[in-house]
Amino acid sequence: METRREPGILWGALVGLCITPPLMALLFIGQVLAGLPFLPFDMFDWVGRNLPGPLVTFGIDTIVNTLISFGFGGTLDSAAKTSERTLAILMFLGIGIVASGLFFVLMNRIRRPQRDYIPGIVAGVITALPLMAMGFAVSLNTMTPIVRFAWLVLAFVGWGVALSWAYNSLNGADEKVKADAPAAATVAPLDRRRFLISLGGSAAAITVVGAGLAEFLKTSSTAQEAPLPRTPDTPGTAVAALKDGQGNALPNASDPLVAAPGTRLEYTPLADHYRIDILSSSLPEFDEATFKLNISGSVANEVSWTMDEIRAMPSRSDFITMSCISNRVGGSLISTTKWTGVSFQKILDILKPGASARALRITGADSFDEYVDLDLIRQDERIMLIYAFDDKPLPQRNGFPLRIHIPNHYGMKQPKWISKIEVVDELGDGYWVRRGWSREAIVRATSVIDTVAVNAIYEKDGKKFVPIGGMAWAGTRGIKEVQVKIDGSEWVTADLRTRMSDRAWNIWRYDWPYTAGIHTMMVRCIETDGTPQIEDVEDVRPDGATGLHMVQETV
Ligand SMILES: Nc1nc2c(c(=O)[nH]1)N[C@H]1C(S)=C(S)[C@@H](COP(=O)(O)O)O[C@H]1N2
Ligand SMILES: [Mo]
Repeated sequence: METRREPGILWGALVGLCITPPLMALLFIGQVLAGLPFLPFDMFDWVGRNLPGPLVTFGIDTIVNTLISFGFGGTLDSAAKTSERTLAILMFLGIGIVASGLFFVLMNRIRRPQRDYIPGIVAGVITALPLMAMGFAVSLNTMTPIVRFAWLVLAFVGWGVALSWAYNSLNGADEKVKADAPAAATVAPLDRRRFLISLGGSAAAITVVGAGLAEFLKTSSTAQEAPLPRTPDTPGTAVAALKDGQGNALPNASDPLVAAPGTRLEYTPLADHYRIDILSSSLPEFDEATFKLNISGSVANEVSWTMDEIRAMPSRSDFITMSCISNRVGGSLISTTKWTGVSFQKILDILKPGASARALRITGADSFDEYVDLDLIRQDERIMLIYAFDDKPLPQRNGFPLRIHIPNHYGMKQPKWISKIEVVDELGDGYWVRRGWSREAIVRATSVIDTVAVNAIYEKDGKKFVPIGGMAWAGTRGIKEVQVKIDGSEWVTADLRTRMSDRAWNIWRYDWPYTAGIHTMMVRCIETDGTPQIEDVEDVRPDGATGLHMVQETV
Protein backbone atom coordinates (compact mmCIF):
# COMPACT_ATOMS: atom_id res chain seq x y z
CA MET A 1 0.00 0.00 0.00
CA GLU A 2 1.28 3.44 -0.88
CA THR A 3 2.08 5.56 2.16
CA ARG A 4 0.91 9.12 2.06
CA ARG A 5 3.53 11.82 2.39
CA GLU A 6 2.81 14.38 5.04
CA PRO A 7 3.29 18.09 4.32
CA GLY A 8 6.85 18.86 5.49
CA ILE A 9 8.68 21.88 6.81
CA LEU A 10 8.63 23.63 3.44
CA TRP A 11 4.85 23.46 3.22
CA GLY A 12 4.75 24.78 6.76
CA ALA A 13 7.02 27.68 5.85
CA LEU A 14 4.86 28.52 2.86
CA VAL A 15 1.76 28.46 5.05
CA GLY A 16 3.54 30.79 7.50
CA LEU A 17 4.34 33.11 4.63
CA CYS A 18 0.63 33.18 3.76
CA ILE A 19 -0.98 33.53 7.19
CA THR A 20 1.44 35.93 8.92
CA PRO A 21 0.75 39.03 6.76
CA PRO A 22 -3.00 38.97 7.57
CA LEU A 23 -2.03 38.79 11.26
CA MET A 24 0.11 41.91 10.83
CA ALA A 25 -2.73 43.61 8.96
CA LEU A 26 -5.04 42.78 11.86
CA LEU A 27 -2.58 44.19 14.40
CA PHE A 28 -2.18 47.29 12.25
CA ILE A 29 -5.95 47.81 12.10
CA GLY A 30 -6.04 47.43 15.89
CA GLN A 31 -3.40 50.11 16.24
CA VAL A 32 -5.10 52.55 13.91
CA LEU A 33 -8.65 52.07 15.16
CA ALA A 34 -8.13 51.44 18.85
CA GLY A 35 -4.55 52.45 19.63
CA LEU A 36 -3.61 48.85 20.39
CA PRO A 37 0.08 47.94 20.15
CA PHE A 38 1.61 47.02 16.79
CA LEU A 39 3.74 44.13 17.94
CA PRO A 40 6.23 43.94 15.01
CA PHE A 41 7.61 47.43 15.75
CA ASP A 42 7.69 46.96 19.52
CA MET A 43 9.47 43.65 19.14
CA PHE A 44 11.99 45.26 16.79
CA ASP A 45 12.63 48.09 19.26
CA TRP A 46 13.31 45.53 21.95
CA VAL A 47 15.78 43.70 19.73
CA GLY A 48 17.51 46.99 18.89
CA ARG A 49 17.93 47.87 22.54
CA ASN A 50 18.97 44.50 23.85
CA LEU A 51 21.32 43.21 21.23
CA PRO A 52 24.94 44.00 22.08
CA GLY A 53 25.70 47.63 21.22
CA PRO A 54 28.31 47.07 18.51
CA LEU A 55 25.94 44.78 16.63
CA VAL A 56 23.22 47.44 16.71
CA THR A 57 25.64 50.11 15.53
CA PHE A 58 26.81 47.81 12.78
CA GLY A 59 23.21 47.23 11.75
CA ILE A 60 22.48 50.95 11.67
CA ASP A 61 25.64 51.64 9.67
CA THR A 62 24.64 49.00 7.18
CA ILE A 63 21.18 50.46 6.80
CA VAL A 64 22.49 53.99 6.40
CA ASN A 65 25.13 52.96 3.88
CA THR A 66 22.60 50.98 1.89
CA LEU A 67 20.26 53.95 1.85
CA ILE A 68 23.00 56.28 0.70
CA SER A 69 23.97 53.92 -2.08
CA PHE A 70 20.34 53.89 -3.19
CA GLY A 71 20.38 57.67 -3.33
CA PHE A 72 18.23 58.27 -0.25
CA GLY A 73 20.86 60.54 1.30
CA GLY A 74 18.72 63.65 1.08
CA THR A 75 15.93 62.36 3.29
CA LEU A 76 18.07 60.03 5.33
CA ASP A 77 16.21 60.36 8.59
CA SER A 78 12.80 59.45 7.23
CA ALA A 79 14.30 56.84 4.93
CA ALA A 80 16.10 55.27 7.89
CA LYS A 81 12.80 55.08 9.78
CA THR A 82 11.14 53.45 6.77
CA SER A 83 13.89 50.88 6.46
CA GLU A 84 13.78 50.13 10.18
CA ARG A 85 10.06 49.49 9.84
CA THR A 86 10.56 47.31 6.80
CA LEU A 87 13.14 45.30 8.73
CA ALA A 88 10.75 44.97 11.65
CA ILE A 89 8.02 43.61 9.39
CA LEU A 90 10.40 41.20 7.67
CA MET A 91 11.65 39.97 11.02
CA PHE A 92 8.10 39.35 12.23
CA LEU A 93 7.27 37.57 8.98
CA GLY A 94 10.39 35.44 9.41
CA ILE A 95 9.30 34.43 12.89
CA GLY A 96 5.86 33.48 11.54
CA ILE A 97 7.45 31.38 8.80
CA VAL A 98 9.82 29.57 11.17
CA ALA A 99 7.09 28.92 13.75
CA SER A 100 4.77 27.56 11.11
CA GLY A 101 7.48 25.34 9.59
CA LEU A 102 8.31 23.90 13.01
CA PHE A 103 4.62 23.36 13.66
CA PHE A 104 4.34 21.17 10.56
CA VAL A 105 7.37 19.12 11.58
CA LEU A 106 5.96 18.59 15.06
CA MET A 107 2.51 17.73 13.79
CA ASN A 108 3.97 15.11 11.47
CA ARG A 109 5.68 13.53 14.47
CA ILE A 110 2.60 13.61 16.67
CA ARG A 111 0.29 12.31 13.95
CA ARG A 112 -2.94 13.48 15.50
CA PRO A 113 -5.52 11.95 13.27
CA GLN A 114 -8.65 14.01 13.78
CA ARG A 115 -9.57 17.37 12.56
CA ASP A 116 -8.49 19.58 15.43
CA TYR A 117 -7.54 23.18 16.08
CA ILE A 118 -6.04 22.78 19.55
CA PRO A 119 -2.43 22.27 18.39
CA GLY A 120 -2.61 25.42 16.25
CA ILE A 121 -4.01 27.46 19.12
CA VAL A 122 -1.26 26.20 21.40
CA ALA A 123 1.34 27.03 18.74
CA GLY A 124 -0.13 30.52 18.35
CA VAL A 125 0.05 31.23 22.06
CA ILE A 126 3.57 29.78 22.38
CA THR A 127 4.76 31.97 19.51
CA ALA A 128 3.04 35.01 20.96
CA LEU A 129 4.37 34.82 24.51
CA PRO A 130 8.05 35.70 23.97
CA LEU A 131 7.14 38.32 21.38
CA MET A 132 4.67 39.89 23.80
CA ALA A 133 7.24 39.88 26.58
CA MET A 134 9.64 41.81 24.32
CA GLY A 135 6.93 44.17 23.14
CA PHE A 136 5.63 44.88 26.63
CA ALA A 137 9.13 45.65 27.86
CA VAL A 138 9.58 48.56 25.45
CA SER A 139 6.08 49.57 24.37
CA LEU A 140 4.97 53.10 25.13
CA ASN A 141 1.37 52.06 24.68
CA THR A 142 -0.75 53.60 27.40
CA MET A 143 -3.59 51.08 27.24
CA THR A 144 -4.30 48.77 30.19
CA PRO A 145 -1.95 45.79 29.99
CA ILE A 146 -4.79 43.27 30.31
CA VAL A 147 -6.52 44.70 27.23
CA ARG A 148 -3.29 44.63 25.22
CA PHE A 149 -2.59 41.11 26.42
CA ALA A 150 -6.06 39.85 25.52
CA TRP A 151 -5.93 41.48 22.10
CA LEU A 152 -2.57 39.96 21.18
CA VAL A 153 -3.50 36.52 22.48
CA LEU A 154 -6.73 36.65 20.52
CA ALA A 155 -4.94 37.69 17.34
CA PHE A 156 -2.40 34.88 17.70
CA VAL A 157 -5.11 32.33 18.49
CA GLY A 158 -6.70 33.34 15.17
CA TRP A 159 -3.32 32.82 13.50
CA GLY A 160 -3.03 29.42 15.19
CA VAL A 161 -6.48 28.34 14.03
CA ALA A 162 -5.53 29.26 10.48
CA LEU A 163 -2.31 27.31 10.94
CA SER A 164 -4.08 24.16 12.10
CA TRP A 165 -6.68 24.50 9.41
CA ALA A 166 -4.00 24.78 6.74
CA TYR A 167 -2.10 21.79 8.14
CA ASN A 168 -5.23 19.69 8.35
CA SER A 169 -6.23 20.60 4.83
CA LEU A 170 -2.80 19.90 3.39
CA ASN A 171 -2.67 16.67 5.28
CA GLY A 172 -6.02 15.66 3.87
CA ALA A 173 -7.33 15.21 7.35
CA ASP A 174 -10.82 16.21 6.26
CA GLU A 175 -11.15 13.28 3.94
CA LYS A 176 -9.54 11.01 6.46
CA VAL A 177 -12.21 11.77 8.99
CA LYS A 178 -15.02 11.30 6.50
CA ALA A 179 -13.89 8.06 4.97
CA ASP A 180 -11.15 6.17 6.64
CA ALA A 181 -10.12 4.72 3.32
CA PRO A 182 -6.45 4.51 2.26
CA ALA A 183 -7.21 6.01 -1.13
CA ALA A 184 -8.79 9.12 0.25
CA ALA A 185 -5.89 9.66 2.62
CA THR A 186 -3.54 10.32 -0.28
CA VAL A 187 -3.54 13.95 -1.21
CA ALA A 188 -2.14 14.60 -4.65
CA PRO A 189 0.63 17.24 -4.72
CA LEU A 190 -1.42 19.14 -7.28
CA ASP A 191 -4.22 19.60 -4.74
CA ARG A 192 -1.79 20.83 -2.16
CA ARG A 193 -0.44 23.30 -4.62
CA ARG A 194 -3.91 24.45 -5.49
CA PHE A 195 -4.81 24.79 -1.82
CA LEU A 196 -1.73 26.85 -1.13
CA ILE A 197 -2.34 29.11 -4.10
CA SER A 198 -5.87 29.88 -2.96
CA LEU A 199 -4.65 30.32 0.63
CA GLY A 200 -1.96 32.72 -0.56
CA GLY A 201 -4.44 34.56 -2.76
CA SER A 202 -7.01 35.11 -0.05
CA ALA A 203 -4.31 35.98 2.51
CA ALA A 204 -2.88 38.60 0.16
CA ALA A 205 -6.33 40.02 -0.44
CA ILE A 206 -7.10 40.21 3.29
CA THR A 207 -3.75 41.85 3.98
CA VAL A 208 -4.03 44.44 1.25
CA VAL A 209 -7.64 45.33 2.01
CA GLY A 210 -7.06 45.38 5.78
CA ALA A 211 -3.85 47.39 5.75
CA GLY A 212 -5.19 49.68 3.04
CA LEU A 213 -8.33 50.37 5.04
CA ALA A 214 -6.33 51.12 8.16
CA GLU A 215 -3.97 53.38 6.24
CA PHE A 216 -6.98 55.20 4.80
CA LEU A 217 -8.59 55.68 8.22
CA LYS A 218 -5.29 56.86 9.58
CA THR A 219 -4.74 59.55 6.94
CA SER A 220 -8.31 60.78 7.10
CA SER A 221 -8.12 61.14 10.88
CA THR A 222 -4.90 63.15 10.76
CA ALA A 223 -5.87 65.20 7.73
CA GLN A 224 -7.11 68.10 9.84
CA GLU A 225 -3.60 68.99 10.97
CA ALA A 226 -2.55 72.04 9.00
CA PRO A 227 0.38 71.28 6.71
CA LEU A 228 3.53 73.01 7.86
CA PRO A 229 5.56 75.02 5.39
CA ARG A 230 8.36 73.04 3.78
CA THR A 231 11.78 73.96 2.48
CA PRO A 232 11.87 74.59 -1.26
CA ASP A 233 14.26 71.99 -2.59
CA THR A 234 14.56 73.01 -6.22
CA PRO A 235 17.81 74.83 -6.80
CA GLY A 236 17.08 78.27 -8.08
CA THR A 237 13.91 78.69 -6.01
CA ALA A 238 13.70 82.22 -4.70
CA VAL A 239 15.31 82.50 -1.29
CA ALA A 240 12.48 82.51 1.20
CA ALA A 241 11.88 85.39 3.57
CA LEU A 242 14.21 85.60 6.55
CA LYS A 243 11.50 84.86 9.06
CA ASP A 244 10.77 82.34 11.76
CA GLY A 245 7.62 80.22 11.88
CA GLN A 246 5.62 83.08 13.41
CA GLY A 247 6.63 85.50 10.67
CA ASN A 248 9.05 87.45 12.90
CA ALA A 249 12.20 88.72 11.25
CA LEU A 250 15.29 86.68 12.05
CA PRO A 251 17.89 88.43 14.23
CA ASN A 252 20.25 88.80 11.26
CA ALA A 253 17.56 89.80 8.76
CA SER A 254 19.29 93.09 8.05
CA ASP A 255 22.49 91.41 6.87
CA PRO A 256 22.77 92.59 3.23
CA LEU A 257 24.27 89.32 1.95
CA VAL A 258 21.58 87.37 0.09
CA ALA A 259 22.02 83.60 0.10
CA ALA A 260 22.74 82.00 -3.29
CA PRO A 261 19.49 80.62 -4.76
CA GLY A 262 19.07 76.99 -3.69
CA THR A 263 20.83 77.43 -0.36
CA ARG A 264 19.02 75.69 2.51
CA LEU A 265 16.74 77.93 4.54
CA GLU A 266 18.65 79.61 7.32
CA TYR A 267 15.76 78.87 9.67
CA THR A 268 14.56 75.31 9.19
CA PRO A 269 10.76 75.05 8.88
CA LEU A 270 9.60 73.04 11.87
CA ALA A 271 8.18 70.24 9.71
CA ASP A 272 11.61 69.78 8.15
CA HIS A 273 13.58 69.63 11.38
CA TYR A 274 15.45 66.33 11.24
CA ARG A 275 14.38 63.57 13.60
CA ILE A 276 16.52 60.78 15.03
CA ASP A 277 15.64 58.46 17.87
CA ILE A 278 15.67 54.84 18.94
CA LEU A 279 11.93 54.40 18.32
CA SER A 280 10.42 52.66 15.36
CA SER A 281 6.95 52.39 16.86
CA SER A 282 4.65 55.01 18.29
CA LEU A 283 5.91 58.19 19.92
CA PRO A 284 5.78 58.68 23.69
CA GLU A 285 2.53 60.28 24.79
CA PHE A 286 2.35 62.74 27.62
CA ASP A 287 -0.74 64.35 29.01
CA GLU A 288 0.32 67.90 29.56
CA ALA A 289 -2.44 68.44 32.15
CA THR A 290 -1.20 65.72 34.49
CA PHE A 291 2.50 65.69 33.58
CA LYS A 292 5.00 66.46 36.31
CA LEU A 293 8.74 66.65 36.02
CA ASN A 294 10.29 64.99 39.05
CA ILE A 295 13.87 65.83 39.91
CA SER A 296 15.26 63.78 42.77
CA GLY A 297 18.48 62.36 44.16
CA SER A 298 21.45 64.05 45.86
CA VAL A 299 19.77 67.41 46.36
CA ALA A 300 18.54 69.50 49.26
CA ASN A 301 15.26 70.21 47.48
CA GLU A 302 13.56 67.58 45.36
CA VAL A 303 11.01 69.11 43.01
CA SER A 304 7.92 68.06 41.10
CA TRP A 305 6.90 70.67 38.55
CA THR A 306 3.92 70.99 36.24
CA MET A 307 4.44 72.39 32.76
CA ASP A 308 2.76 75.62 33.82
CA GLU A 309 5.23 75.98 36.67
CA ILE A 310 8.16 75.38 34.33
CA ARG A 311 6.85 77.90 31.81
CA ALA A 312 6.44 80.47 34.59
CA MET A 313 10.16 80.31 35.39
CA PRO A 314 12.58 82.86 33.85
CA SER A 315 13.15 81.65 30.30
CA ARG A 316 15.47 82.29 27.41
CA SER A 317 15.17 81.72 23.68
CA ASP A 318 18.01 81.04 21.30
CA PHE A 319 18.49 80.20 17.64
CA ILE A 320 20.14 76.82 17.77
CA THR A 321 21.67 74.53 15.20
CA MET A 322 21.71 70.87 16.26
CA SER A 323 23.31 67.97 14.43
CA CYS A 324 23.21 64.22 14.83
CA ILE A 325 26.59 62.58 15.30
CA SER A 326 25.64 60.23 12.46
CA ASN A 327 25.29 63.12 10.07
CA ARG A 328 27.67 62.61 7.17
CA VAL A 329 29.57 65.48 5.59
CA GLY A 330 26.87 67.24 3.57
CA GLY A 331 24.10 65.17 5.20
CA SER A 332 20.60 66.22 6.19
CA LEU A 333 20.67 65.37 9.93
CA ILE A 334 21.25 68.98 10.95
CA SER A 335 18.70 71.75 11.46
CA THR A 336 18.20 75.14 13.01
CA THR A 337 15.23 76.51 14.89
CA LYS A 338 14.40 78.68 17.89
CA TRP A 339 14.60 76.88 21.24
CA THR A 340 12.98 78.17 24.43
CA GLY A 341 13.46 76.96 27.98
CA VAL A 342 14.90 77.44 31.44
CA SER A 343 18.61 77.58 32.18
CA PHE A 344 19.74 74.57 34.19
CA GLN A 345 21.81 76.94 36.35
CA LYS A 346 18.52 78.38 37.61
CA ILE A 347 17.24 74.87 38.24
CA LEU A 348 20.40 73.91 40.16
CA ASP A 349 19.96 77.04 42.31
CA ILE A 350 16.60 75.65 43.39
CA LEU A 351 17.70 72.03 43.80
CA LYS A 352 20.90 72.74 45.73
CA PRO A 353 22.82 69.57 44.86
CA GLY A 354 24.71 67.94 47.71
CA ALA A 355 28.50 67.91 48.01
CA SER A 356 28.77 64.45 46.46
CA ALA A 357 26.51 65.24 43.50
CA ARG A 358 28.31 64.94 40.21
CA ALA A 359 25.82 64.67 37.33
CA LEU A 360 22.25 64.67 36.11
CA ARG A 361 20.95 61.39 34.83
CA ILE A 362 18.20 62.22 32.37
CA THR A 363 15.82 59.54 31.16
CA GLY A 364 13.42 59.78 28.22
CA ALA A 365 10.06 58.06 28.09
CA ASP A 366 11.55 55.70 25.50
CA SER A 367 14.14 54.75 28.18
CA PHE A 368 16.92 56.56 26.29
CA ASP A 369 19.26 58.08 28.89
CA GLU A 370 22.24 60.40 29.18
CA TYR A 371 24.33 62.06 31.87
CA VAL A 372 25.19 65.75 32.15
CA ASP A 373 28.15 66.85 34.23
CA LEU A 374 27.06 69.39 36.88
CA ASP A 375 30.34 71.26 36.33
CA LEU A 376 29.43 71.73 32.68
CA ILE A 377 26.12 73.26 33.77
CA ARG A 378 27.92 75.55 36.21
CA GLN A 379 30.19 76.73 33.38
CA ASP A 380 27.49 77.27 30.79
CA GLU A 381 24.22 79.02 31.54
CA ARG A 382 23.05 78.19 28.03
CA ILE A 383 22.34 74.56 28.98
CA MET A 384 18.57 74.60 29.13
CA LEU A 385 15.49 72.56 29.87
CA ILE A 386 13.58 73.13 26.62
CA TYR A 387 9.80 73.24 26.23
CA ALA A 388 9.31 75.12 22.95
CA PHE A 389 10.56 75.00 19.37
CA ASP A 390 9.72 77.92 17.09
CA ASP A 391 7.66 79.57 19.87
CA LYS A 392 5.32 76.56 20.07
CA PRO A 393 5.25 73.58 22.44
CA LEU A 394 7.78 70.98 21.28
CA PRO A 395 6.42 68.83 18.46
CA GLN A 396 5.81 65.28 19.68
CA ARG A 397 8.53 63.92 17.37
CA ASN A 398 11.05 66.41 18.72
CA GLY A 399 10.55 65.57 22.37
CA PHE A 400 7.28 66.93 23.78
CA PRO A 401 6.97 68.04 26.53
CA LEU A 402 10.63 68.52 27.58
CA ARG A 403 14.13 68.05 26.20
CA ILE A 404 17.55 69.40 27.05
CA HIS A 405 19.87 71.67 25.08
CA ILE A 406 23.62 71.37 25.54
CA PRO A 407 25.58 73.78 23.34
CA ASN A 408 28.44 72.45 21.22
CA HIS A 409 27.45 68.79 21.67
CA TYR A 410 25.88 66.38 19.22
CA GLY A 411 22.19 65.40 19.58
CA MET A 412 23.07 62.02 21.12
CA LYS A 413 23.93 63.77 24.42
CA GLN A 414 20.56 65.53 24.59
CA PRO A 415 17.53 63.47 25.60
CA LYS A 416 14.05 64.23 24.32
CA TRP A 417 10.74 63.24 26.01
CA ILE A 418 12.31 63.78 29.43
CA SER A 419 10.35 61.78 31.97
CA LYS A 420 12.74 61.82 34.89
CA ILE A 421 15.86 63.58 36.14
CA GLU A 422 18.02 62.20 38.93
CA VAL A 423 20.94 63.97 40.54
CA VAL A 424 23.59 61.26 40.92
CA ASP A 425 27.07 60.99 42.37
CA GLU A 426 28.70 59.50 39.33
CA LEU A 427 28.98 60.49 35.69
CA GLY A 428 27.87 57.38 33.81
CA ASP A 429 27.73 56.44 30.16
CA GLY A 430 24.54 57.22 28.28
CA TYR A 431 22.63 55.17 25.75
CA TRP A 432 24.86 55.70 22.70
CA VAL A 433 28.09 55.92 24.69
CA ARG A 434 27.42 52.39 25.95
CA ARG A 435 27.11 51.42 22.31
CA GLY A 436 30.53 52.63 21.34
CA TRP A 437 29.96 56.25 20.40
CA SER A 438 31.92 59.25 21.64
CA ARG A 439 31.67 60.00 25.34
CA GLU A 440 32.25 63.74 24.81
CA ALA A 441 30.39 64.07 21.49
CA ILE A 442 31.64 67.61 20.86
CA VAL A 443 30.50 68.79 17.45
CA ARG A 444 33.13 68.89 14.72
CA ALA A 445 33.35 71.80 12.32
CA THR A 446 31.54 71.24 9.06
CA SER A 447 30.91 73.15 5.86
CA VAL A 448 28.63 72.24 2.98
CA ILE A 449 27.97 73.36 -0.58
CA ASP A 450 24.19 73.46 -0.97
CA THR A 451 23.98 74.97 -4.41
CA VAL A 452 25.80 75.92 -7.56
CA ALA A 453 23.05 78.19 -8.87
CA VAL A 454 23.36 77.65 -12.62
CA ASN A 455 19.84 79.10 -13.01
CA ALA A 456 21.02 82.37 -11.49
CA ILE A 457 24.08 83.11 -13.62
CA TYR A 458 24.52 86.87 -14.17
CA GLU A 459 26.89 89.20 -16.00
CA LYS A 460 28.82 92.06 -14.47
CA ASP A 461 31.65 94.13 -16.00
CA GLY A 462 31.81 91.73 -18.93
CA LYS A 463 32.29 88.71 -16.68
CA LYS A 464 29.81 85.92 -16.02
CA PHE A 465 29.28 84.77 -12.45
CA VAL A 466 27.61 81.71 -10.92
CA PRO A 467 26.52 82.01 -7.28
CA ILE A 468 27.66 79.15 -5.04
CA GLY A 469 26.41 78.85 -1.50
CA GLY A 470 25.87 76.76 1.58
CA MET A 471 26.39 76.56 5.32
CA ALA A 472 29.25 76.24 7.79
CA TRP A 473 29.00 75.38 11.48
CA ALA A 474 31.31 74.70 14.41
CA GLY A 475 28.91 74.75 17.36
CA THR A 476 29.57 77.55 19.84
CA ARG A 477 33.12 77.93 18.53
CA GLY A 478 31.91 79.89 15.54
CA ILE A 479 33.16 80.36 12.01
CA LYS A 480 35.75 82.96 11.07
CA GLU A 481 36.06 82.17 7.41
CA VAL A 482 34.71 79.92 4.67
CA GLN A 483 36.87 79.11 1.67
CA VAL A 484 36.01 77.58 -1.67
CA LYS A 485 38.29 75.82 -4.10
CA ILE A 486 37.33 75.18 -7.68
CA ASP A 487 39.23 72.49 -9.59
CA GLY A 488 42.94 73.09 -9.02
CA SER A 489 42.68 76.76 -8.04
CA GLU A 490 43.79 78.43 -4.83
CA TRP A 491 41.35 78.56 -1.92
CA VAL A 492 39.24 81.74 -2.18
CA THR A 493 37.32 83.40 0.62
CA ALA A 494 33.51 83.35 0.51
CA ASP A 495 31.18 85.97 2.01
CA LEU A 496 29.46 85.10 5.28
CA ARG A 497 26.10 86.11 6.61
CA THR A 498 26.32 86.95 10.32
CA ARG A 499 24.93 84.03 12.24
CA MET A 500 21.59 84.22 14.04
CA SER A 501 23.19 83.46 17.40
CA ASP A 502 26.37 82.12 18.98
CA ARG A 503 25.06 78.62 18.26
CA ALA A 504 23.64 78.87 14.76
CA TRP A 505 25.26 77.99 11.44
CA ASN A 506 26.57 80.62 9.04
CA ILE A 507 25.19 80.87 5.52
CA TRP A 508 27.95 81.64 3.01
CA ARG A 509 28.07 82.68 -0.63
CA TYR A 510 30.72 82.92 -3.29
CA ASP A 511 30.05 84.30 -6.76
CA TRP A 512 32.46 82.58 -9.08
CA PRO A 513 33.57 84.17 -12.37
CA TYR A 514 33.25 80.84 -14.13
CA THR A 515 34.45 79.17 -17.25
CA ALA A 516 32.03 76.77 -18.93
CA GLY A 517 32.54 73.06 -18.29
CA ILE A 518 32.42 70.43 -15.58
CA HIS A 519 33.97 71.63 -12.35
CA THR A 520 34.78 70.17 -8.95
CA MET A 521 34.09 72.46 -6.02
CA MET A 522 35.23 72.05 -2.46
CA VAL A 523 34.54 74.01 0.70
CA ARG A 524 36.26 74.30 4.06
CA CYS A 525 35.91 76.53 7.09
CA ILE A 526 38.09 78.01 9.79
CA GLU A 527 36.86 78.36 13.35
CA THR A 528 36.88 81.74 15.11
CA ASP A 529 40.10 80.89 16.97
CA GLY A 530 41.86 79.92 13.74
CA THR A 531 41.40 76.15 14.00
CA PRO A 532 40.96 74.80 10.48
CA GLN A 533 38.24 72.29 9.65
CA ILE A 534 39.61 68.72 9.78
CA GLU A 535 40.30 67.61 6.22
CA ASP A 536 41.13 63.96 6.93
CA VAL A 537 38.16 61.77 6.16
CA GLU A 538 36.64 60.01 9.14
CA ASP A 539 33.33 58.18 9.20
CA VAL A 540 30.61 59.14 11.65
CA ARG A 541 31.50 56.54 14.27
CA PRO A 542 32.64 57.13 16.96
CA ASP A 543 33.29 60.89 17.02
CA GLY A 544 31.31 62.37 14.13
CA ALA A 545 32.30 62.72 10.47
CA THR A 546 35.18 64.81 9.18
CA GLY A 547 36.42 65.59 5.69
CA LEU A 548 35.59 68.20 3.09
CA HIS A 549 32.37 68.45 1.15
CA MET A 550 32.80 68.32 -2.58
CA VAL A 551 30.37 68.64 -5.50
CA GLN A 552 30.72 68.32 -9.24
CA GLU A 553 28.70 70.60 -11.45
CA THR A 554 28.42 71.43 -15.12
CA VAL A 555 28.26 75.16 -15.60
N1 LIG B 1 14.53 60.23 24.39
C1 LIG B 1 15.38 60.30 23.35
N2 LIG B 1 16.09 61.42 23.18
C2 LIG B 1 16.95 61.53 22.15
C3 LIG B 1 17.16 60.45 21.26
C4 LIG B 1 16.41 59.26 21.47
O1 LIG B 1 16.52 58.28 20.74
N3 LIG B 1 15.53 59.23 22.53
N4 LIG B 1 18.07 60.58 20.24
C5 LIG B 1 19.08 61.62 20.35
C6 LIG B 1 19.76 61.87 19.10
S1 LIG B 1 20.87 60.70 18.60
C7 LIG B 1 19.58 63.03 18.40
S2 LIG B 1 20.54 63.37 17.05
C8 LIG B 1 18.56 64.03 18.80
C9 LIG B 1 17.64 64.33 17.66
O2 LIG B 1 16.64 65.25 18.02
P1 LIG B 1 15.49 65.57 16.99
O3 LIG B 1 14.85 64.27 16.63
O4 LIG B 1 14.55 66.51 17.64
O5 LIG B 1 16.15 66.19 15.78
O6 LIG B 1 17.78 63.56 19.88
C10 LIG B 1 18.51 62.92 20.88
N5 LIG B 1 17.63 62.68 21.99
MO1 LIG C 1 21.92 61.51 16.77
